[in-house]
Amino acid sequence: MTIHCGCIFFTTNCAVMKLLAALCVLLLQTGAHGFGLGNGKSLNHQEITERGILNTVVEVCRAVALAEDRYFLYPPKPFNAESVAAACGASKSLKTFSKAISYIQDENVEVDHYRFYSARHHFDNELILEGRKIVTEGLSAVKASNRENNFKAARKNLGKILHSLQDFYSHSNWVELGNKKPNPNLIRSGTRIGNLAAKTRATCRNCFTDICKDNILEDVLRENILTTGYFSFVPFASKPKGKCSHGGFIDFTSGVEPEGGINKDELDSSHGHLHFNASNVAIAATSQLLEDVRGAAGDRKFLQMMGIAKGKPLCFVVDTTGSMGDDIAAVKKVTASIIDKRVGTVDEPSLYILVPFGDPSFGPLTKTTDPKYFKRAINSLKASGGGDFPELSLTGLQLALTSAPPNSEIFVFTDAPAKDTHLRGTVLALIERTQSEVRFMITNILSRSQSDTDHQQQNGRMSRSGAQLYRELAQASGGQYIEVSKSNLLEATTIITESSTSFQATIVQAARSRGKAENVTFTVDESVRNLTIYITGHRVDFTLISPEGVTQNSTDMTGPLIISSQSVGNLHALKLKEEVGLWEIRMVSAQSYTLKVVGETSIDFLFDFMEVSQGPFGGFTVLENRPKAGVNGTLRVMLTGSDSAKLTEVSLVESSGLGRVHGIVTSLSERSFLVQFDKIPSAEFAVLIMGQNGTSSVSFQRQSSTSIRASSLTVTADNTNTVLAPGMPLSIPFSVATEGAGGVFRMRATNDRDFDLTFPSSLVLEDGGSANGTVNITSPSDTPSGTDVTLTIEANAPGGADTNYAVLSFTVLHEVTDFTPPVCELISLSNCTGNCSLSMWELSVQVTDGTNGTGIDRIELRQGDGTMNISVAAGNENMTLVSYNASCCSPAVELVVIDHVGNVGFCFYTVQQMTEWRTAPRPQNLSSKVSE
Ligand SMILES: *[C@@H]1O[C@H](CO)[C@@H](O)[C@H](O)[C@H]1NC(C)=O
Ligand SMILES: *[C@@H]1O[C@H](CO)[C@@H](O)[C@H](O)[C@H]1NC(C)=O
Ligand SMILES: *[C@@H]1O[C@H](CO)[C@@H](O)[C@H](O)[C@H]1NC(C)=O
Ligand SMILES: *[C@@H]1O[C@H](CO)[C@@H](O)[C@H](O)[C@H]1NC(C)=O
Ligand SMILES: *[C@@H]1O[C@H](CO)[C@@H](O)[C@H](O)[C@H]1NC(C)=O
Ligand SMILES: *[C@@H]1O[C@H](CO)[C@@H](O)[C@H](O)[C@H]1NC(C)=O
Ligand SMILES: [Ca+2]
Ligand SMILES: [Ca+2]
Repeated sequence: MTIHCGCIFFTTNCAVMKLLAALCVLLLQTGAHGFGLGNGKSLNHQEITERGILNTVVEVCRAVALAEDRYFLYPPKPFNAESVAAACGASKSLKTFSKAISYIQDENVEVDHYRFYSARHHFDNELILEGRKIVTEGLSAVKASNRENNFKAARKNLGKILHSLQDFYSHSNWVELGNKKPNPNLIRSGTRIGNLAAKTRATCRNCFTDICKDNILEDVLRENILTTGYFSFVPFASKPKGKCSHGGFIDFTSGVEPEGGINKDELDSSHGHLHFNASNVAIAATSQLLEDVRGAAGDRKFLQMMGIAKGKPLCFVVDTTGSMGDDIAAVKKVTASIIDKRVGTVDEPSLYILVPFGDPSFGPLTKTTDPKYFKRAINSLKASGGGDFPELSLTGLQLALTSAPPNSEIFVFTDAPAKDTHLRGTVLALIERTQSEVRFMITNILSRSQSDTDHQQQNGRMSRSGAQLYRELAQASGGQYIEVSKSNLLEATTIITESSTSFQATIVQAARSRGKAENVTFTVDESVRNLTIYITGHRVDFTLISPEGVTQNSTDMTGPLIISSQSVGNLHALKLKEEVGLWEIRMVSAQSYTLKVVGETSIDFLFDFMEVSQGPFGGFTVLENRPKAGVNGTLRVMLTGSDSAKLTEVSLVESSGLGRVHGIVTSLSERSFLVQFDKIPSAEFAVLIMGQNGTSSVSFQRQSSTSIRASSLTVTADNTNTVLAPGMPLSIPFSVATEGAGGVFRMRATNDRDFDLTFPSSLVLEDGGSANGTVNITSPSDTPSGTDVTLTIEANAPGGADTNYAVLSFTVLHEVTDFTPPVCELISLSNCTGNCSLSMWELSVQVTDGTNGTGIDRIELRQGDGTMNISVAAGNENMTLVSYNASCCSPAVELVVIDHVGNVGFCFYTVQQMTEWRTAPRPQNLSSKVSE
């Protein structure tokens, strides 16, 4: 159905409706149907999700600390992302943790925007089994994604299913039935959820007040019958006879007898008196589902999915064509050196990704958390082939950008220009989406080997346009284009990786394609450590002026302001004195250069452009592609790393340095702010924020390292279906609209897995018009479950100057038929007698996954510090034998048994303590002690 003006109510209600819509806009993401749209006190989906996540993460970190015999502060106070990250010993991953939480929250809230009318997504209309199907299918997808280290896909599905799960507790009568705990069978297929009300069973009586206390029929409560409200946004909607409604004036069924409702979305909902009961159970249910995901993934992977890890992921994209022989040797050295330096430290990479590329081949991708395995993968790279001079570097980079978590650091090692330049737009789109930083390490500058077959390249050097493309991509990502000789590769990479930690924030950056004189100022606040300036370019001169007015210029690198400096190739790194206040750097260069000032600090920010929601209530949702150029726009900014930080100023700074637009900041919550701009620049820009931490005398300044482009095109694609069945085509409808001139728009769809795609090569649009198309994607039928694929649909305006895109990701999922966890059967259990520290106990258990099960994948120890041995039963490979022995002082053990699709079972055993005959302690007698 379509809604024209919002005035679908009787005229008297229209004002209320408008008021509500305005309120929704103010409150950003409405959650109008389901927990949300609070009056400031009710809990909404975001808060429920965050609390559930924090609870579970704390439990996991505590277990990890316990296992490693580390002290753990419990519970962390105040209970928020900062304190939890700190308690987990992962303060450095605060930004990725915050980002993971916010992404899961956004995906959760999206369900209200895109699935507003789908009753089963909200456990309405007694679609309890259908609702559960959404939860359990999504849960299987989450587990499959984690298994393949595809954490972003896991988060996406997690957000979606948490919405439905949480809605159950608001929209059903679970709480009214007196339940204080979540229903564990909502996350388990094939189990009994409860006594579901028959379609003909009446469940409610009339209630004519805003808050309904006793409208659920007594016999329903007495017989423990489970029901939910009916909901419809369509005027004159009906519902089956005698059934409860959702309630509230947005629900048209609540005016149908029996009138009233039972939802607990907010404090002033029909059953608002039970709002906190419902939201507390919803928090517990969120944790319960996360516990299940944790069991399937294992603690380390679970924390990684939540963005809690040690250092940043390390991602290498390596050219393996013939000419790269020596370079690959250097890359091997670089990798080994970085890994050896970081393993065991707080900066140990959380994930290693390797993408080799050649021509015409590329891949396979290696993604692992095991440094030894990664080293082996790198060491097995061999340089060969490649044919002509250019290679498939963008194909390799595309795969890296889609496989690496957002905000990763990616290094591209090559000595040749890109052959696949048609991927330029796609790669730019992915850089903007992932905000990953790409550094090009280009090694052909001095000489090229004899294997080149292409002699058109002048002196075997990369042509100007080849270098220009890499430079453009590096700059868009906030990374660098670095030219070095093979012998300096290690040194250059080390300079960058040494000073780059996940705690690093960008204070200011600039890139100038033509040399000119320019003065750049930036503010350094008290929280910044290891202040560093990176400059790339040849023959760049500058003068630095410190807040105290001390000057130093580049002819003398040993002056008062520069603690140390390193130069290799076109890269210069300067470590500055940590002086708080306004700095200035006066740049003088005859050629292009980039400037980037970074520091280690916890205070940083996340941002997203927002668009007006397509849901019935307006409000905003996160924009997944380029914002509209030249018109007003909205940005959401979230501050991380300090409770007392406030955002004071936000501007969009054109990358050319020529223009700047200031926004109007309004506060949404303590940490998050909405910024309105009159006009989004048409040229590439970055986001620059200023803020104030506590009572500090200086402001803090941060700049986005990624550059953003706006567009007069919009590309929207249906992203409701995120699961791809192997071998089955999936159709994705999309539409392209333009604010500008019409014509023939070139279309391109690409994916990072080489899956089959069909799509229209062009669409014809009128001036200011729109057109629709469909992309079909098919994965090979042998694609492993959990594989993710990223699809980019790109539209180019006539002339090629303006481009926009939609980026969609899918998880390949085989149909899951095994819903039961493995089971344990006790074979033997010994006793404990006597002094516990002198005796041991033993346990022997057999574990099976049933005849139709997928089999045992892992068995882990959750409690108990004894020794576990696992073996396959002789003559029966479907049976696993576990033997466990421990000191009698550690009398309990919990085994976690996981099958191949992530069903998790727990087996708990305690040893029997026979009566204990301890030697009585000797009486402490002062005189006897003295006499001794
Ligand atoms: C960063 O600064 C700290 C002291 O604040 C120092 O210990 C550390 O070595 C520095 N890191 C680097 C990479 O220089
Ligand atoms: C930079 O500042 C100096 C000193 O104020 C001034 O002389 C110079 O013209 C400025 N340069 C630019 C490009 O604005
Ligand atoms: C740098 O300092 C030297 C010596 O003080 C001076 O001769 C030179 O002009 C300065 N250069 C710039 C660009 O300020
Ligand atoms: C943005 O512009 C549109 C069209 O001019 C207008 O309807 C809308 O209210 C504006 N939004 C804001 C937040 O100013
Ligand atoms: C921010 O300010 C608060 C209060 O003044 C202070 O306790 C905190 O250390 C500051 N944070 C940082 C990262 O400097
Ligand atoms: C594109 O599809 C949408 C929804 O399916 C429809 O409303 C719209 O009219 C279509 N637009 C064109 C230009 O066909
Ligand atoms: Ca080639
Ligand atoms: Ca099973």
